[in-house]
Amino acid sequence: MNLSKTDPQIAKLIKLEEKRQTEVLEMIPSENYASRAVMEALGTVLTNKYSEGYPKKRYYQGNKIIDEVEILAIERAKKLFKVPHANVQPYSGSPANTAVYFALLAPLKDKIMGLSLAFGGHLTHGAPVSISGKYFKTVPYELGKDGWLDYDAIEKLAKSQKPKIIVCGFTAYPRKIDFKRFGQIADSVGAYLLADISHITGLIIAGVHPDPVPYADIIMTTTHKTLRGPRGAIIMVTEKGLKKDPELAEKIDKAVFPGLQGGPHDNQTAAIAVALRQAQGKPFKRYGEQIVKNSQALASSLNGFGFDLSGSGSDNHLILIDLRTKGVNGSVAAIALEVAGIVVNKNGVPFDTMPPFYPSGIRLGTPAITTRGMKEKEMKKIAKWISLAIDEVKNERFPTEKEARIQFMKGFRIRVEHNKNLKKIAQEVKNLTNKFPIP
Ligand code: DSN
Repeated sequence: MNLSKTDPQIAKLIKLEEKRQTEVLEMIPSENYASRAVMEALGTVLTNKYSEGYPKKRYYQGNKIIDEVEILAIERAKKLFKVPHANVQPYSGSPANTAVYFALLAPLKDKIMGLSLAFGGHLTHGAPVSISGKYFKTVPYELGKDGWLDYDAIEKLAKSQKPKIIVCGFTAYPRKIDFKRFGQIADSVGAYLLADISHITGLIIAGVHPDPVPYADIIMTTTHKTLRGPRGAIIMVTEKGLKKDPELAEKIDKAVFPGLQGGPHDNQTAAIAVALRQAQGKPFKRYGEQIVKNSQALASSLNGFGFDLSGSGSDNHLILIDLRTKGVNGSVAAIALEVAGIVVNKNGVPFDTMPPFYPSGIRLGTPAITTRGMKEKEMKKIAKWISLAIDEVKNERFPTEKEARIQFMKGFRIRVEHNKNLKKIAQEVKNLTNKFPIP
């Protein structure tokens, strides 16, 4: 029986979410629209199978076909990224990074050096609240005053702290990463370099962002961001990594299974294989190029409206707006924009003095709207709407006390949902998104 008959409540919610995704501008930089082919592979009988182990070395029978699926995914990843080893089983990015640490670090002894969460690193790059920060020693680095990576400071810190893993690759950094310099720093202190390219993987494949493969030892990417696949992740080992540690691939595989996970999600593996195939060739290259063009066009228009952009702009898929100069809190702005049909996320900015739940900025990006075919012309319109929407809430006085903030946000949400000007923008957004159907 189909879903709408078996479970009308869930079926209805899915339909509503589909409508929401269609009508708004999805501008959270880690989000995208997976293709129909990817979703088709996800919703198949492959979800029924258990296949602990790796191709041709399984603990369960009946895996001949699953082996072929996983081998295809592995081979496509190796070919696309030009690496000698790929593990396609991690359930998502956080388990994948955790598996790398589990493979290589002694708990409570060895150090992970990653960009601080407050400066655009990920939770799993050593944040104290995450398993990466609780089970391992951590050495956080920060950005320079200009919002850019400060390689001299990173080198100095690495030399004094001697981490075993250095992580580069970020969730809220709008500029290119000098993987070569990171590789030199890691080599100089005998550390592994883990490049977490989750956000920018599509840009690397498209050739519009530097390639970490010659410089990193291990590369981790999620598969659902600029790669446009299903939720999931891939851990790759480079030639360089194998030279540094000939057992690196084996250690990573063992850490994923049986170290951290049980059976891989075979439907997810098949969908990853589909996404990797779709990322080969010219159309995907053009997609990556357009993401960056859109991001830069948007950044330049936002600059024109007086927004203060962290790192002074963007050369990837994302923009981090520091709203302190506008006197608007990030959580307030994010809600106002949502009412206006523009979906972004509140985000800390470098040297933020506000807590993560009420940060001073918003993060937005172009991967999903570029998938819909929008170009520079549309970015100008979007920048204008963002500016108008934030102007609507610029006189909201944000309380300093925690309790008062909770109360304020409740009232604010109700007020803002009735704001006529925001609703007018949402209608204009709907008119625009109508012209750019989700492929
Ligand atoms: N949650 C992702 C992001 O939004 O950047 C990272 O895992």
